[in-house]
Amino acid sequence: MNLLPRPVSYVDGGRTCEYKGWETVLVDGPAGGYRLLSNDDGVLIEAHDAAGEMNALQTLRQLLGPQAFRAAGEKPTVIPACEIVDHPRFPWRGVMLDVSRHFLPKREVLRYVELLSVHKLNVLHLHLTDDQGWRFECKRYPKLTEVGSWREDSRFGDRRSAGMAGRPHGGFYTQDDLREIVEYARARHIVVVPEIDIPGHSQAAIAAYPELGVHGGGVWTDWGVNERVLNTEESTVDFYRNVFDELMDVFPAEVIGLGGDEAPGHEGELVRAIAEHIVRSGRRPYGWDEILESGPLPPGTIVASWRGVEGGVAALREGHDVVMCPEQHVYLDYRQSESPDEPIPVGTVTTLEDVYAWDPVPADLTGEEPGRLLGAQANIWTEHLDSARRVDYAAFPRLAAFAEVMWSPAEKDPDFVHRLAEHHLPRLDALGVEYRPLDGPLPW
Ligand code: TNX
Repeated sequence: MNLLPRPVSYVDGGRTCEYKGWETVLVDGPAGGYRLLSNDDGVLIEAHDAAGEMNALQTLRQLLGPQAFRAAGEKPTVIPACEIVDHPRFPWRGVMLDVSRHFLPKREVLRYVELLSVHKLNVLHLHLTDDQGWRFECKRYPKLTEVGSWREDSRFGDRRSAGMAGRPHGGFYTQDDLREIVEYARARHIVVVPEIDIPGHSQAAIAAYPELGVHGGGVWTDWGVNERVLNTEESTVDFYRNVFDELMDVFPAEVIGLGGDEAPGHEGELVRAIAEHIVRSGRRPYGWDEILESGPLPPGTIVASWRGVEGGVAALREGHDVVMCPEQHVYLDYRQSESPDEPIPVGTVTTLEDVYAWDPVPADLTGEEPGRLLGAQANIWTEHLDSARRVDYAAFPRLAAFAEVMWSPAEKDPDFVHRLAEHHLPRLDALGVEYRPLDGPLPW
């Protein structure tokens, strides 16, 4: 069987048919699911909803073979006779892209949207601001991008690119760019969840508007936890209400990220005030697990559990919905082996097998808690990934393993790596993804 993510059931007809196109009908069933029947009459997709049809079409591409993933060239002419019954295990199958530490041009973000779709992932969390760069065009406060989107590039964890430090680095997305990304994703049933990080990781905003900060300073050129956080003046709260209003105008997502991570000594008022503002606007605030320490959060707040799963379990106990993204398992910026040749040797070793072995549901959940666990997301932080090539290298093939964990039943497939090598890597080759080879690092 050559599918990835693995379906609920696959019945191999043991022969191939001529490929003559497909038709879709809607039938009831679990959200995002479908049944695909391929025989001499053609391909019939029974989709449970529009997202289910999209998922079925991605499976159809897989059945047609790697050639179906090329932008042009001969069209596949045969398809296996089979019956597939399929639906996702989790509703939130996400990837966070940090486009702040290193800016990713719009065309690359669009390419990632397509890659998410290929892997049946359905949430793109865009980390739009941080200490090192502000990437969201804000019409009311133009200095956020005029000043906050440029810096001298920072030191890398990668010894081979150490000499690149000091060059100018920057960029931002216009609101039109972001609307285009949202629409491109929507057409693939992918939700773009934007994040503006407060009250820490805000040095780029403070560089543009020093009155926002506890201290001044320029766009940061180092990495890590920055103690120069936002102040809690009423004028700062007003400023961010206005920024989030523009953000919510551009992004129709129900869920709006406000960050909340790594803000030493911060009292939590700003997080609560903005969370309440997001709720008053009819949306749901989404923050990293430190927001649990910000005092009572409005109902509907969603917590991203990154410092392990404990924060997520605590949030579930408090009645919040949770997305798991523990750094020990799904930080795709972390290095992929112990090899001294690994080009991006940061974090703790997180192999392809480690990602695949992870189960997002902690064993000790009770009552309604499992139902509030929306799913998980893999986080791609880009301090040390300064180009799309490097993002590809860090993301793949681990993101394929993550996609399988998000979609398929909890039981692990002992044949996973072999199946990936034989059937999935040729698709990534056809798509031009510069993944890390299974047998070791590229000689970068
Ligand atoms: C922690 S995870 C951070 C990020 C860094 C990342 C590096 C989180 C919410 N905060 O600011 O980029 O570690 O892996």
